[in-house]
Amino acid sequence: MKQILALIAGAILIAACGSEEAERSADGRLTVGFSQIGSESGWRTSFTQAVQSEARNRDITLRFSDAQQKQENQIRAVRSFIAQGVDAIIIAPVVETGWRPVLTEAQRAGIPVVIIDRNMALEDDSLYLTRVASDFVEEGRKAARWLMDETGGDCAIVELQGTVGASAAIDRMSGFNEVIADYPNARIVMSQTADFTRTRGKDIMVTFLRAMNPKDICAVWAHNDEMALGAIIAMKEAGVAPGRDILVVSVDAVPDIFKAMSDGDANATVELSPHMGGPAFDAIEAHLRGESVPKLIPVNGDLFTQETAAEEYRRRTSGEAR
Ligand code: GZL
Repeated sequence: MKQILALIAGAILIAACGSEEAERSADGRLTVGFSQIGSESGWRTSFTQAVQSEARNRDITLRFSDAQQKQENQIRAVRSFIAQGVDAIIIAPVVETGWRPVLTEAQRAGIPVVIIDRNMALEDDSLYLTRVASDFVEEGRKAARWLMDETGGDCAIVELQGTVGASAAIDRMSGFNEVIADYPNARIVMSQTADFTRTRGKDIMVTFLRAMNPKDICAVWAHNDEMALGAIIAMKEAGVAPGRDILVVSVDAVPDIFKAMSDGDANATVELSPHMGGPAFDAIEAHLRGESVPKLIPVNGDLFTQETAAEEYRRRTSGEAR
């Protein structure tokens, strides 16, 4: 009798597991784990919302993790997604290095990984399906070209760097420096990380304004709008007119920088589209259909100046801008 009961229990258990597996595949919904860096900037918040909205539009089950800018939290999240048996993983890596072990675990589990936004320094590109991102070097070049045109190439620049080790910071700096190298009278006189945040951008700008006469500073180059907006607060508190006494150029094109530009407090920003979820989900779905996917799916952005700032602010705060 006991043996018969054990057999029946085993059959019920198998049926339950089988039905659960069947249930997920029957409803056909993809389950994707998304390891996001954090919410350190207005751009990142918009990016997160855009990915979540895109997942809802596609009926994709999105498992979301906010790492609060800590790599160990991202690695923990990816391991959790692997344990959950998600269909794919999307990761915006906070820094470039330290990813090979966990990507190898995902590869062994047969789970495709899409790198989105920032980059990883990987020798083995079989560890990820594709990367959806902007060309950060070109963003730095665009910012520098505008500043050199605006100043005739004669400019003492203070630089607010993004997160140390982040590809966005490394590459934007590289592109900017590449362009100003052609202008003998353009030079970066002070440079320090402000970790892509508004608070740190203000703090570091305060130290810059104390370290040298503000009249000797021609421009602030900030690796993102958030830090530029912090620098604007510091300049105003020091009695300096941002956008006029000291030019302000940055990257992201968040609504607040358009407001600052229309108020004359900032001068230029290079757009970084937050709409990278669509291309990422397209690549995952194509891969799962057995189609090949390119290793890089670029998103590009233009440089915006004060001339169109008021209209851009209206478009982007009215929900009109896609
Ligand atoms: C760039 C992205 C940067 C943004 C910042 O793709 O990683 O990180 O420019 C954000 O706003 O902090």
